[in-house]
Amino acid sequence: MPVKTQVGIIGAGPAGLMLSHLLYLQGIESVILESRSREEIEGTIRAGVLEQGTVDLLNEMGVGERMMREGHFHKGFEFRFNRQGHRIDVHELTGGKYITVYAQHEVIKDLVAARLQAGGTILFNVGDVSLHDVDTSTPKIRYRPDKDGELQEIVCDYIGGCDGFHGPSRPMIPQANRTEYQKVYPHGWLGILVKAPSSVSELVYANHERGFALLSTRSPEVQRFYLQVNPKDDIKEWSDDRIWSELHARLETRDGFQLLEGPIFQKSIVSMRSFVCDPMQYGRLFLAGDSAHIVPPTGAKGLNLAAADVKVLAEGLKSFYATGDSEMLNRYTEICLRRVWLAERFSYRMTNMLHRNPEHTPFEHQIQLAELDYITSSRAASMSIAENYVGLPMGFGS
Ligand code: RFL
Ligand code: PHB
Repeated sequence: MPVKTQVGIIGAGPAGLMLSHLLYLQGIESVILESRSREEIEGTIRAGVLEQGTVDLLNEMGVGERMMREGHFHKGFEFRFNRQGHRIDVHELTGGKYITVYAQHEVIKDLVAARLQAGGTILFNVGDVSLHDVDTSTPKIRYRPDKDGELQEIVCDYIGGCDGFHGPSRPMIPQANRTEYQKVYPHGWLGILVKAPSSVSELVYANHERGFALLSTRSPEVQRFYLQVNPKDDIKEWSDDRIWSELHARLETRDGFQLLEGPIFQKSIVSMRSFVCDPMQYGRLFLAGDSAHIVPPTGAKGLNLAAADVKVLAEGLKSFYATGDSEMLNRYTEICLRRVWLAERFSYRMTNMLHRNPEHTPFEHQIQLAELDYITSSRAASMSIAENYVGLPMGFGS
């Protein structure tokens, strides 16, 4: 007998877990299929910054208790260029909003615990996940439990494709029915975790002629730093000494900024791209999060966009199950993509403003600095940066 559920969800990232829990709170049943183990998803180091709307949503869902206790709530951040810091007072400029620094894998741990405590089903370590009949009223997901077991089938009313950029969901939208927009940047980010006290009280985004650098945090004892590198670099080319010397050079200020060092216990390089798939829906398959769109991490928007997508999707499904009305589900792409494009614009702008572009002429470099000068000295321009950084309202575009 095939198993049945209302919503089959592929992927236990922030999008899949949040969708499943939002549906549960509305009395809608779901099953999550995840190809990795619980330990792996709870140990993957990724995002750090949550928008006010994401924090509010996690609290409304009842999974924000540890985040409110252990997260860091910043009122501003700094742009550093020409060896000087310029603070953006986000709290004042947005009428009292905060930037929350709380690691993605901690959000994942909180969501997994909440799903399991509520009796939810998350099938970890599944293999060969495939989607079938997505353009009918009974879409199906096939998979192998524990990677190599017998093929199983789940019959669903709807499928949430929350399986990230490389997952099997997006290719189910026939090529003729989708347009993909993409930009690949000539930049990579080398991210490190360091056991050291914080050198700053807020995030620092630095534009330097040697390349971009970012100071973020994880806890009073652990810091998260990033350096712009060539995306093709091998991590072995980046010794700890080389990393420290670049960080010191790129973050130096005229008034003698001191960067506190400590043991580096994790390092990796990621490449950067912008990507949008239009539409985000085909038949009864709905893409959410990175499966539908990617932003470069400079704007700190990826996880936040995933949260905004699943909020719209859960509301659409709620209204469908309550009244049979699929009007909101039919508008899913239109509602989500407006917000997605605004976040794409912001992330693209932040990326271009802060990174050293090997293709830039000296003229373009001066324009970059003028842009930074403008956004840190004009109140109107600072307000626009602050509004976007802290996140446009969740309902924006609906
Ligand atoms: P995820 O997190 O990639 O989760 C997808 C899940 O699907 C599973 N999967 C499959 N499961 C079953 N069968 C298959 N065939 C499957 N294929 C894949 C995967 O194992 C995985 O568990 O996507 P989701 O849920 O859409 O979440 C998106 C976010 O993870 C991502 O946008 C953010 O990490 C981006 N990001 C940031 N976002 C922010 O909002 N704020 C930040 O400060 C921020 N910083 C960052 C970031 C991403 C970074 N990297 C590493 C790209 C900083 C960095 C360095
Ligand atoms: C992080 O803390 O990982 C982080 C912070 C700001 C970003 C991206 C990532 O823009």
